[in-house]
Amino acid sequence: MTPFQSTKAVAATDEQVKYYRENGFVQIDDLLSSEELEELREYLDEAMGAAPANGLQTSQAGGAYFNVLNQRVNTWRDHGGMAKFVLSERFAGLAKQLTGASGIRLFHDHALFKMPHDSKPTPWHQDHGYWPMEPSGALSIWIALDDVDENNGCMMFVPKSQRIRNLKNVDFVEPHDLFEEADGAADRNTAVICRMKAGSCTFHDGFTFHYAHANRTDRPRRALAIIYMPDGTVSNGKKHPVLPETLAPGVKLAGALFPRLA
Ligand SMILES: O=C(O)CCC(=O)C(=O)O
Repeated sequence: MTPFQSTKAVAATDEQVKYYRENGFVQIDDLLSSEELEELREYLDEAMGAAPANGLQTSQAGGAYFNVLNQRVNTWRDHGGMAKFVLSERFAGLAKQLTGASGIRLFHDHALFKMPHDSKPTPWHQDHGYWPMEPSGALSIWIALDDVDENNGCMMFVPKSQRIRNLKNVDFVEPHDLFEEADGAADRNTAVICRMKAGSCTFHDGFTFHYAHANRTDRPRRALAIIYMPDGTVSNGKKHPVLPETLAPGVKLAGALFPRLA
């Protein structure tokens, strides 16, 4: 493995920071150099091609969820090459800069493949309700490993929807209408489509409404998402598959599985 070199997006611009804080998401082009992109694609394909050991395959071929996402959680715990990227201080540093947090920890990574043939969109949802943590502030980086647009599953975000709280978690297979539930607080017509070249990324807040189109091509759409949380984030007492045991409310999410990265 070679160390990161000839990287492009090392720091967000002031405009990107401002945009993220106002709108709850931001697109950052050219995160990866072409060498890094090639390397990450190789590791991710290797990780997805092997059975998980410490990671978790959370959808199975043939199942309805798999048509939305072929998802592998915590690839970093099974593949050293994935660990190199998932634990990257550079990526976490961008999350720190965007949020203004004093430190950033890893919550988990997930490989998100949208498989061809009978692909379904990822329905409009917020992430935070699935996470066993408080307070808010956690966010995801979503790195495109393929060029993405509406034909193969690019992401869309609703600006300023990160302010909306207390909505139900969306079932990815039988989704309810989040906009209807939000009762006028968010407008789907304001959604921003993030078409990107492979190696570019978006960051989104855990409360930002987002959606990804179905994959109508004949190749998988490959993405790596990494969920970061501000240092000091604690358990809210909920269960979660990446927790070895359910933690009492108030216990800090820290230690070997949730390292401080920036
Ligand atoms: O990759 C997708 O289709 C959806 C990703 C997503 O919802 C997320 O990263 O929070």
